[in-house]
Amino acid sequence: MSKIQEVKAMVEVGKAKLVPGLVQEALNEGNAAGDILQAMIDSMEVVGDKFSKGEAYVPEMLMAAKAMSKGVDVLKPLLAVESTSSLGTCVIGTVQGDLHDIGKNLVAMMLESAGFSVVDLGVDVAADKFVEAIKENQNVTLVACSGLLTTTMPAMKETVQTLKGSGLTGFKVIVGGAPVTQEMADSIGADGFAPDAGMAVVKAKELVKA
Ligand code: B1M
Repeated sequence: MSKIQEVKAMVEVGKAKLVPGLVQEALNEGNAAGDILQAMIDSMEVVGDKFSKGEAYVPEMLMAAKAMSKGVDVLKPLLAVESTSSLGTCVIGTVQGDLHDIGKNLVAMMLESAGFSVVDLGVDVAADKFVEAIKENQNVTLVACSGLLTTTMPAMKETVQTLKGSGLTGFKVIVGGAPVTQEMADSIGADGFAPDAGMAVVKAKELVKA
């Protein structure tokens, strides 16, 4: 089994203590950080499928998530190449009712490396908290909302509508997460959508420079 396959296998079974070392070994073998990240994302897909089939439960998902986070910590310095340009402040969070944060954390990390100052509100963030954060922080040019559950898509809609109705200006709203599509983003009035962390950076730059 290659090191990258070992990383994938150990994330799947939630071995948080083993994963960082294996990620480092995979890097030492010459694997690209992006490929290792993709292998871990694939693992989460496998765990999610098992959950859907009743072959895995919430604790297994949690352990896999913890293992992936530990692996991402090792990759962070390689994925995030510091930028000198300033694109303003990005307020980011996972919408109310939703506790998933791995994708949100990846997006936050990539936006920071692209030149945004990132204010991360965490998970289960109510619409009003996003508004407060815009008031409390200087030069907010972007608000980024993540959501992984179909059941929290109404909270995503409420967040975007609250932001748009707040009377505050000078920022764009980008949304993303597995159940989010371009059509959905358009229908709730978001300024942009991205399917993954890499595209979130491309879209975010486009939005704030427009
Ligand atoms: Co949950 N969960 N979970 N879970 N979980 C999913 C999402 C699920 C698809 C699993 C499944 O059934 N196959 C399913 C949702 C079904 C649905 O709504 N359609 C599900 C469910 C049902 C649940 C619970 C309801 C289970 C229960 O309690 N019965 C519960 C809900 C809790 C809550 O939030 N209120 C729950 C709980 C959990 C844990 C807490 C145990 C854990 C999360 C831990 C954590 O995040 N710290 C967990 C996990 C780990 C998963 C899976 C297995 C993996 C998610 C993940 O981290 N993926 C997931 C299955 C899956 O995704 N296939 C599942 C890796 C991550 C890199 O991808 O977050 O999609 P992702 O981010 C991507 C893109 O979506 C995008 O970029 C990233 C990639 O570059 N992206 C953005 C994300 N945010 C973006 C924002 C942007 C742009 C792009 O702009 C702002």
